[in-house]
Amino acid sequence: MTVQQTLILLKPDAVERQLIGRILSRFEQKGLKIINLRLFRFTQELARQHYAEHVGKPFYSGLEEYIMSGLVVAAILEGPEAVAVVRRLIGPTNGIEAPPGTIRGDFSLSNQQNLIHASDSTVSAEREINIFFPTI
Ligand code: FUP
Repeated sequence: MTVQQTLILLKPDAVERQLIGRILSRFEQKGLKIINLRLFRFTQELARQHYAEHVGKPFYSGLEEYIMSGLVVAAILEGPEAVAVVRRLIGPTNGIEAPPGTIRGDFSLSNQQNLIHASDSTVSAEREINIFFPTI
Protein backbone atom coordinates (compact mmCIF):
# COMPACT_ATOMS: atom_id res chain seq x y z
CA MET A 1 0.00 0.00 0.00
CA THR A 2 1.41 3.35 -1.06
CA VAL A 3 0.15 6.78 -0.10
CA GLN A 4 -0.39 8.68 -3.35
CA GLN A 5 -1.61 12.05 -4.54
CA THR A 6 -4.00 12.44 -7.47
CA LEU A 7 -5.63 15.36 -9.28
CA ILE A 8 -9.34 15.87 -9.77
CA LEU A 9 -11.21 18.54 -11.74
CA LEU A 10 -14.87 19.30 -11.07
CA LYS A 11 -15.87 20.41 -14.56
CA PRO A 12 -18.24 23.28 -15.48
CA ASP A 13 -21.38 21.12 -15.31
CA ALA A 14 -20.54 20.09 -11.72
CA VAL A 15 -20.02 23.71 -10.64
CA GLU A 16 -23.11 24.94 -12.55
CA ARG A 17 -25.26 22.19 -11.00
CA GLN A 18 -24.00 23.12 -7.50
CA LEU A 19 -22.53 19.67 -6.94
CA ILE A 20 -19.12 20.77 -5.60
CA GLY A 21 -19.93 19.94 -1.99
CA ARG A 22 -21.66 16.65 -2.73
CA ILE A 23 -18.84 15.42 -4.95
CA LEU A 24 -16.02 16.51 -2.63
CA SER A 25 -17.82 14.95 0.34
CA ARG A 26 -17.69 11.52 -1.36
CA PHE A 27 -13.90 11.65 -1.34
CA GLU A 28 -13.78 12.89 2.27
CA GLN A 29 -16.26 10.18 3.27
CA LYS A 30 -13.93 7.59 1.74
CA GLY A 31 -11.07 8.91 3.91
CA LEU A 32 -9.11 10.76 1.24
CA LYS A 33 -7.65 14.12 2.24
CA ILE A 34 -8.08 17.30 0.20
CA ILE A 35 -4.61 18.76 0.38
CA ASN A 36 -5.02 21.61 -2.13
CA LEU A 37 -8.01 23.26 -3.82
CA ARG A 38 -8.70 26.09 -6.29
CA LEU A 39 -11.53 27.54 -8.41
CA PHE A 40 -10.67 28.99 -11.82
CA ARG A 41 -11.58 29.14 -15.51
CA PHE A 42 -9.75 27.21 -18.23
CA THR A 43 -7.99 29.13 -21.00
CA GLN A 44 -7.58 27.53 -24.45
CA GLU A 45 -3.87 27.11 -23.76
CA LEU A 46 -4.55 25.30 -20.50
CA ALA A 47 -7.14 23.05 -22.19
CA ARG A 48 -4.63 22.05 -24.86
CA GLN A 49 -2.01 21.32 -22.21
CA HIS A 50 -4.29 19.27 -19.97
CA TYR A 51 -5.99 17.38 -22.82
CA ALA A 52 -2.82 17.07 -24.96
CA GLU A 53 -3.56 13.40 -25.74
CA HIS A 54 -6.99 14.33 -27.18
CA VAL A 55 -6.02 17.38 -29.29
CA GLY A 56 -6.93 16.57 -32.92
CA LYS A 57 -9.53 13.91 -32.06
CA PRO A 58 -13.03 14.45 -33.49
CA PHE A 59 -14.48 15.28 -30.07
CA TYR A 60 -11.68 17.68 -29.06
CA SER A 61 -13.26 20.99 -30.14
CA GLY A 62 -16.47 20.16 -28.24
CA LEU A 63 -14.41 19.08 -25.22
CA GLU A 64 -12.44 22.34 -25.30
CA GLU A 65 -15.61 24.42 -25.59
CA TYR A 66 -17.17 22.55 -22.68
CA ILE A 67 -14.15 22.74 -20.33
CA MET A 68 -13.87 26.51 -21.00
CA SER A 69 -17.60 27.16 -20.55
CA GLY A 70 -17.57 27.91 -16.82
CA LEU A 71 -15.71 27.70 -13.56
CA VAL A 72 -13.80 24.54 -12.65
CA VAL A 73 -12.52 23.27 -9.28
CA ALA A 74 -9.12 21.57 -9.14
CA ALA A 75 -8.09 19.59 -6.07
CA ILE A 76 -5.28 17.33 -4.99
CA LEU A 77 -6.48 14.28 -3.07
CA GLU A 78 -4.16 12.15 -0.96
CA GLY A 79 -4.52 8.69 0.51
CA PRO A 80 -3.62 4.99 0.14
CA GLU A 81 -3.56 4.03 -3.58
CA ALA A 82 -5.39 7.32 -4.24
CA VAL A 83 -5.07 7.19 -8.05
CA ALA A 84 -6.94 3.89 -8.46
CA VAL A 85 -9.32 4.52 -5.56
CA VAL A 86 -10.46 7.86 -7.04
CA ARG A 87 -10.85 6.38 -10.55
CA ARG A 88 -13.13 3.69 -9.11
CA LEU A 89 -15.17 6.26 -7.20
CA ILE A 90 -15.78 8.40 -10.31
CA GLY A 91 -16.67 5.45 -12.60
CA PRO A 92 -16.22 4.99 -16.36
CA THR A 93 -16.22 7.96 -18.78
CA ASN A 94 -19.77 7.59 -20.08
CA GLY A 95 -22.41 8.48 -17.49
CA ILE A 96 -24.92 6.25 -19.28
CA GLU A 97 -22.75 3.20 -18.63
CA ALA A 98 -21.27 4.21 -15.26
CA PRO A 99 -22.63 1.98 -12.48
CA PRO A 100 -24.81 3.33 -9.67
CA GLY A 101 -22.73 4.28 -6.65
CA THR A 102 -20.07 5.95 -8.78
CA ILE A 103 -20.11 9.74 -9.12
CA ARG A 104 -20.72 9.62 -12.88
CA GLY A 105 -23.19 6.78 -12.45
CA ASP A 106 -25.22 8.73 -9.91
CA PHE A 107 -25.10 12.22 -11.45
CA SER A 108 -24.38 12.06 -15.22
CA LEU A 109 -26.10 10.82 -18.36
CA SER A 110 -23.43 12.06 -20.76
CA ASN A 111 -20.15 10.92 -22.34
CA GLN A 112 -18.84 14.50 -22.36
CA GLN A 113 -20.61 16.35 -19.55
CA ASN A 114 -19.46 13.77 -17.05
CA LEU A 115 -18.78 16.15 -14.17
CA ILE A 116 -15.30 15.15 -13.15
CA HIS A 117 -11.80 14.34 -14.30
CA ALA A 118 -9.32 12.25 -12.31
CA SER A 119 -5.74 11.30 -13.15
CA ASP A 120 -5.54 7.82 -14.69
CA SER A 121 -2.01 6.87 -13.50
CA THR A 122 0.66 8.04 -11.09
CA VAL A 123 2.57 9.49 -14.07
CA SER A 124 -0.52 11.49 -15.15
CA ALA A 125 -1.13 12.56 -11.56
CA GLU A 126 2.34 14.06 -11.29
CA ARG A 127 2.00 15.81 -14.65
CA GLU A 128 -1.47 17.18 -13.87
CA ILE A 129 -0.63 18.29 -10.32
CA ASN A 130 2.22 20.32 -11.81
CA ILE A 131 -0.14 21.89 -14.38
CA PHE A 132 -2.76 23.03 -11.90
CA PHE A 133 -0.62 23.54 -8.80
CA PRO A 134 2.76 24.66 -10.09
CA THR A 135 5.34 25.11 -7.39
CA ILE A 136 6.88 28.55 -7.43
P1 FUP B 1 -11.73 9.85 -18.49
O1 FUP B 1 -10.32 9.44 -18.23
O2 FUP B 1 -12.77 8.87 -18.05
O3 FUP B 1 -12.04 11.26 -18.01
O4 FUP B 1 -11.91 9.91 -20.07
P2 FUP B 1 -10.91 10.22 -21.27
O5 FUP B 1 -9.56 10.69 -20.77
O6 FUP B 1 -10.95 9.06 -22.22
O7 FUP B 1 -11.64 11.44 -21.97
C1 FUP B 1 -11.47 12.74 -21.47
C2 FUP B 1 -12.72 13.51 -21.72
O8 FUP B 1 -12.98 13.60 -23.10
C3 FUP B 1 -13.94 12.87 -21.12
F1 FUP B 1 -14.09 13.18 -19.83
C4 FUP B 1 -15.05 13.42 -21.97
C5 FUP B 1 -14.38 13.66 -23.30
N1 FUP B 1 -14.79 12.66 -24.31
C6 FUP B 1 -15.73 13.05 -25.22
O9 FUP B 1 -16.24 14.17 -25.18
N2 FUP B 1 -16.09 12.13 -26.18
C7 FUP B 1 -15.55 10.89 -26.26
O10 FUP B 1 -15.91 10.12 -27.16
C8 FUP B 1 -14.58 10.52 -25.30
C9 FUP B 1 -14.23 11.43 -24.35
